[in-house]
Amino acid sequence: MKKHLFILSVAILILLLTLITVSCRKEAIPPKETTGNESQETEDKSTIDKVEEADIDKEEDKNEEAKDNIDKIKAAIPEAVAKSKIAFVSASHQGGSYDIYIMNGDGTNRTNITNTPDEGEFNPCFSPDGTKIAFDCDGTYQQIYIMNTDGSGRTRLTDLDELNENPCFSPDGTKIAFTSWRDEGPEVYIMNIDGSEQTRLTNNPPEGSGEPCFSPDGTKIAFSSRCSGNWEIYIINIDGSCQVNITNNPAPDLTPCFSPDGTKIVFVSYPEPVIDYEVPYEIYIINADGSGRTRLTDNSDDDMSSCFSPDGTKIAFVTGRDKIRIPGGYLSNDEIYLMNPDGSCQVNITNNPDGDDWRPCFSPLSN
Ligand SMILES: [Ca+2]
Ligand SMILES: [Ca+2]
Ligand SMILES: [Ca+2]
Ligand SMILES: [Ca+2]
Repeated sequence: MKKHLFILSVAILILLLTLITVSCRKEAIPPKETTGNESQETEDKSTIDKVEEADIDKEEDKNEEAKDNIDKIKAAIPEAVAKSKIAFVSASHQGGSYDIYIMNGDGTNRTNITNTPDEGEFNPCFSPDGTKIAFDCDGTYQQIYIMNTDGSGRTRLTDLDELNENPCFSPDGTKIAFTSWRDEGPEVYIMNIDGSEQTRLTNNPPEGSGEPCFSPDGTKIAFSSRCSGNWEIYIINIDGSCQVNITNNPAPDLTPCFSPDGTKIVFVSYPEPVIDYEVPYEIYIINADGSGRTRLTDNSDDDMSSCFSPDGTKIAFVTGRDKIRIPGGYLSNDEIYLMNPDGSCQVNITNNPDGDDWRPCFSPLSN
């Protein structure tokens, strides 16, 4: 009997030990692992979901940004300016040539009016009645042309084996001032709008003069020259008398443009002190008598090519601030902006990341 009890106890003990071992082993088994493929598939799906979500987010951000920008433009631009016309130059990053475009003052209705893949058109300038555009176009040498605002009637006005560029209509529409390289250096010339009577206005050898802009009353021309050893803005009477340096600054002062009331000039310069010429260009404004030099832009990219709207409430200019980050650097993306004459309220009106947009010029008429 004792022997049976002993055997029974041993059996129970073995049974208990077996149960405890199985239980411990069960706890020790790690959670079931998924196969490599299953894990990858889950990860892939999650990545695709994330990318799709990011794409949707990006698209939504882009749409939001575009809508914000349209709202910003609407809020920033008075109706008279929004309805006016701006001629400008644009070139695609995909190649092709420079062409002249016209858009409304708020950036809408962008239209290519030259469409010449084999020639590059630059520096458009509206006639005072808004029906014609003078411009320069490359070839063996840059020459000056005139055309209707729909691109028809294209006529060449200069025909020399020297460069002629930067046309600017007189306010009465009878003359065009321009830069010509037919002398020792570039100088400002004036001609009739049919190209006749080409007459030299400035005489500043050897560095010369260029970038002419008529005063609104037609009695004066502002231009840039390095005749004093440094680029300055000068004003001269249209008979060639009384040349006055209005900038007198060690920085290069370039591309003058009068305000519609003739009291101010907007131009391009560098911030002081001028340590080197690697710092970015900024837009400045100055009284026509040379007083009150004021900086309007302040950022680490170039700001250039400024001009007033016909009602004087806005300044259009070109900026490089919207350059596009690409692997190893940046892709240039110059855009045309509008700002108030005190530098406030700067808005992008071209919003064209596919190419560079330059040289805005308002039609003198608000349509
Ligand atoms: Ca072209
Ligand atoms: Ca200067
Ligand atoms: Ca700048
Ligand atoms: Ca652009």
